[in-house]
Order: sequence, then structure tokens, then C-alpha cells
Amino acid sequence: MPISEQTPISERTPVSERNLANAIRALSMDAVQAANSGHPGMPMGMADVATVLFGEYLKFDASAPGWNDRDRFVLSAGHGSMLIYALLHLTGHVRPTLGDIKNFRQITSPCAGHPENFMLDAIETTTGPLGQGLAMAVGMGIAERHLNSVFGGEIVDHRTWVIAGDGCLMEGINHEAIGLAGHLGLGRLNVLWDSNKITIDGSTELSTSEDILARYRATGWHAVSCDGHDFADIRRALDEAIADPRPSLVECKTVIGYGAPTKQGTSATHGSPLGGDEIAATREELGWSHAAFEVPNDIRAQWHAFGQRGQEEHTAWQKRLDSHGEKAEFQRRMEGRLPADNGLAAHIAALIDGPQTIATRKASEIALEAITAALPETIGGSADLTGSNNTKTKALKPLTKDDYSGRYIYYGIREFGMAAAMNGMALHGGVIPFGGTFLVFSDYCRPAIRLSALQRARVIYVMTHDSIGLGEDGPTHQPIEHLQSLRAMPNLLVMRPADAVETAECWDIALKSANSPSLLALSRQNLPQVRTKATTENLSARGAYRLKAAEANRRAVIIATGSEVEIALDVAANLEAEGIGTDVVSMPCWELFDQQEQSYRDDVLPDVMPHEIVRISIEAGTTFGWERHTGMRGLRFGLDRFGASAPAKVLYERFGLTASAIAPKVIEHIKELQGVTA
Ligand SMILES: Cc1ncc(C[n+]2csc(CCOP(=O)(O)OP(=O)(O)O)c2C)c(N)n1
Ligand SMILES: [Mg+2]
Repeated sequence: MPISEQTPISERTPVSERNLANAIRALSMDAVQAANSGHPGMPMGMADVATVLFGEYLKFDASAPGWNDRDRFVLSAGHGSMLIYALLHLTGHVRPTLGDIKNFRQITSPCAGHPENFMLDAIETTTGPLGQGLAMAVGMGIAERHLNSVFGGEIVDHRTWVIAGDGCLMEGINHEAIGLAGHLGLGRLNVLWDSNKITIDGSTELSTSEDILARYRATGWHAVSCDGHDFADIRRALDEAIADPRPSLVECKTVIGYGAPTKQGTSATHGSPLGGDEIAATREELGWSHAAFEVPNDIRAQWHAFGQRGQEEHTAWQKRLDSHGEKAEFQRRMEGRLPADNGLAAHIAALIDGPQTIATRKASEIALEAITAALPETIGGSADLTGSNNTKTKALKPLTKDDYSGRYIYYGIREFGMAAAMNGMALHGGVIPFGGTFLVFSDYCRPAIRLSALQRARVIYVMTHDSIGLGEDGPTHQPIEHLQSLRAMPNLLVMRPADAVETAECWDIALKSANSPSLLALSRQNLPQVRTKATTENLSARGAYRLKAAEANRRAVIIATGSEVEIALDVAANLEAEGIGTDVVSMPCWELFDQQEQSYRDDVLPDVMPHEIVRISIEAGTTFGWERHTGMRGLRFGLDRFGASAPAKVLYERFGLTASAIAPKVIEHIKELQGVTA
């Protein structure tokens, strides 16, 4: 029976719905007041809607936040974090405790300023950067439909709910996200819009006059409005949203800071404590006579009952899972465990037997052929550059509105939307997403890459055309500062493989890094295979390793990445011919090198005076930051300007990134240093 045909909460319990919602309001304003920081307005305004959602609609079991078939709830308006903390606490989750809420925004509490998926089990996503929560929810909806079609509705059958604010709907990402959701017909995605017509600067009339419902409808969505303070009307709208086969936007017309007599309806409630006097007046206004942080037993009991509402369904689901023919495989995927063989060992052995001179983007495609055949949980895609990013393999059929079992997503020209959707997919679990675009457009994905890293999500970015080596498209398409700026991001594995073997190794690392996103920077141009000997170890996993050891007395160590490793080997040959012993270090991943023990790092990059051994870097991008590995007295070859439009070979010559340009400079430098010591 549809939920709305059940007896409304108000008739089932002596506790009024308004008072259930007031418990959220009181905890929110009290916690923000205690912290002397935070956002009371949003939770107070959306308390009624949230009470209906958690009380009657959301499928969850507070005693098992990891239940695979729970509905996913995303608080896209993350600044209203007290809303979710209050809801989780009231419904009886182990955390947050009342003590956690009293310590809102303090270092000891998991109730951080904004919701963080790694702090509380029941928080699905980290939100706060507006719009991204909604966009991640689209990815969750995709993962749900995909797993539903693979494993069946008996074990995968849940919805994704979002609470989004005016800000989320204004952000550009929102348009990319809803375009994708509308196109893919994600009817189980429901966005509850906190339409309070207020943002930080004041009325939304200051900055927008958009007909949002019309925009959503034009994008393939169902849209409906309700009075966000009328419980029956909220139910009506939610029922309509559930019944409609399209994704739904539910406009909930609310009053920000509802209940605060002099401040409600104004931006004053958005992001500041209400103040002692206003809080006292709000208690009066709401008829809430309880002390700060006090929730009366009958109200607490009703909220607890909501938290247990899903237990029966959970038990029934567990029974269905236990008798499901693919239980083990389902659990493997949901837990993110890889099969013993990801297909790469045999692929690498074949490369050693028959070396390939190919672009690393092509090498990535060949590696992916093995991976996607071995790992059915991988879901690929590209932001309209499939043929350039080489992300589609034979195993991957398109994932479409009519066939969610597909494993390839045509994201369209929506880089940010793609990256955010991949975050949602990874966080949902059961799938490992990878998606491609040009490295230069990592800028378009960057806010979502940052959230991949912060949320510890296994998302794999396939970023091709990784330098001026892409040639004729010119400076708009040639990344310069990108590698270094991405390396600056914590918990992101930026990998730039030098050849087909390293590319396979980097894929292996990316797949096995369950708590980090990875970004593969891949060449457009062909590269010779520099790794021709079999190794038992994945050398790229060291971050950097000695590819070639000095023959003559070692005076130079050249560190290079990706396409410049080939050049480094040529330079080394020139130097050896002059009696200058030269190591070549391939450094596919700075981050992993940093994690090696000191003795290993000292061995690869000996930290001695430059007149003894000079360190040199070659990378076709900014030299900014390479001092870290060359030292200030080392030499850095790169490009500290924008590129140009010409064939790749011409550009490498023009910018001095050739062995014949670099070797004499190194020799001169070494002579100068000798002069210093002589
Ligand atoms: C991408 C991004 N830009 C800016 C902010 C800062 N910020 C936080 S809330 C907010 C206003 C949001 O307005 P709305 O969604 O209507 O929230 P309400 O004031 O109604 O709670 C802004 C600009 C942010 N969190 N994320
Ligand atoms: Mg607002």
C-alpha cells in the first residue's frame, strides 16, 4: 500500500508531527548556539519536510546504516548539517550521540561543520560545496539502476533522496547533473528543494529570476510544488514524485529559520547563531518548553520508532539475499573487494614478450580490455571524447535508459557532472567508475576531484592529451600547470606512466587503491616501450624507480615522467658518451614516492651536494615545484608559459625539450659546478 494511505503519524501517536519537527529545530538552534557557529535556518525551515521523509518515506534501518538496499539520502545543502545530525541522532543511530551534537563543530565531534562521509557511518556523502551533493546523487541513482538490472529487484531496489537549497539549484553543476539524470530517466531520484527564496546575500530576487520548475521539466524531469510546512501537502507531493516515472523535483516552499519570531524568513538565520533572546522567543513561539538539548521521552520514542521502521524490510531483504544465487558476487562487489586476477599480470607479460610503441592512452585502452573483461564492476565513460580517451572496450555496452545493465556512460560534454556522478557511483558501492576527458579539462572537474579525494572515493580519472605533445590543438588544449596543481591535492594519486608497461602498472594501482581516487595522465603521441624486462614487483607502485643506472661514474640523475622518460634516456646516452654517468629515474607518481621509506628515496634520489651528483627534471609542463626533487641547484626542464599550435615534434624542439637541447645544458652546468669546487 502506498505510504500515504497508511495512517499519518499524527493519528498513530500522541506526539504531534509539529513537535517531532520541533525536536529537530530545537537541537539545531541549540547546537549552533553552543558552537557559536553554524547554520540554523535551513534545518529549521526543512524540519517538517524531513520529518515526513524520515518518518514515512525513507527506507532505512538505524541499527544497520550499511544495509546495502537502504535508500540513499544526500543533504546537498550541506551547510544545514545540523538537520542530518539531528535526524540520525533522533532516529537512534549509535552516532551521533547527544554529546556529539553538543560538541557540534568541535574537533572531538563527528558532527563536523559540514556532513563528512568518513566521520559518521550513516552519512553517504560529504557535502557543502553547493550543487555537488545533487550531482553525486545522480551517480548513486545510476549505480542503483545498474545493480538492479544485474542482480534483480529482490536485492537492489532503493531510491535516492536529496535535500537541495536555492544555492544547489543555481550552481552550474546542477544543470549538468539534471541533464544526465533526465536523459537516463532516473525515476527513483527525488530532489526536495528547500525553496525559501533566501540565500546569504538576501532574497533570491537579488540574483535570479529563473523558472526553475520549467527548467527541470524541459530537462526531462517531473516537477511539483508543495507547502513545506503542511504535512499533508508534503505527503501529496512525495507520493506524486514516487509515482512519476521521471526523476522528480519537489519544490518545498518553506520559511528559513521557521519559528524564530523576529528572524525567520530572513538571511539572518542562514549562517549565524540566533542568539539567546531569539532562541528563548523561538521556544515560546513553537510551544517548546524544554531545556537546551532536551528531547522529551515521548518524542524521542516516536523518533526511535521511525529508526526501526525499516527493520522488518531489512530482515526480509536479508532472507532474499541469502537465497540469491549470486549472493557472494553481490557482496564482493558491494564490499569493493577485487577478484584475485584483474587481468593485468598476463597483459604485462605479453608486453614484455612483444614490446609496443603506442600512445599511453592506447596502452590504457589495451589494459582496460583486460580489466573490463575481468572486473564486471567497472563502469566506464567519457565526456564526449570516447575515441580520444580510449575508454570504451569491447566488454562495455552503453548504459542507457532502456538498458541499465550497460557499463559505458556517454556523459556528454559534462566534465564536472561526470566527475561528480562518478563520486556518487563509487560512494554507492558495487561499481568502480572510470571516466575520461582531456587533462586540460581536469579544471572543469576539479571541484569533484577534490571531493573524490576528501571522501576517499575510488574514482579513476582517465585524462589524455597530457602535454604539448597533443600538438596542433594548441594552447587552449595543452595542459601546463595541471599536473603540478593536481599533485598539490591531498589523497589524489596523480600518475603519468611512461609506456605501456607503466600504464598497466598504474591501472593496477588505481584499482587497488580503495580509499583514494587516481588520475592517469596519458599521452596522445606514441611512446616507445622503455620497460622491457620482466619484474616481480609493480615498479610504478614505488612512485619512482631507477629505470637506467649510470655506467660511468655517476654525476647526474635525471627524473622524468610520462612522455619525457624517452627524452631522459636520450639525454643520458649523450651524457654517458661524455663520460658523465647518468641515472634515469622514471617517476610516474609523486604521491607514492613520498610514501616510500627514507632509505629507498635516498637510494633513488641521492641527497648529496649538486657538484657531486646533479639532479635534473624533465616534464613537459610547468617547472614549478620540481625543486622538491632537483633541489634549488638542480636543473629543471619544462614549460613555464602556454604552449602553441603546431605538430608535437615542432613544439618539443621549439621549447627545448629534446636531448640535443638538454644534454649540452647539463654538461655546461656540471662543468660550472666543477669550477666551483676546483
Ligand atoms: C560552491 C559553493 N559556493 C558558495 C558556498 C558558500 N555558501 C554556503 S550556503 C550559501 C547560500 C546558499 O543558499 P541556499 O542554498 O538558499 O541556502 P539557505 O540560505 O536557504 O540555507 C553559500 C553561498 C558554498 N558552500 N558552496
Ligand atoms: Mg535558500
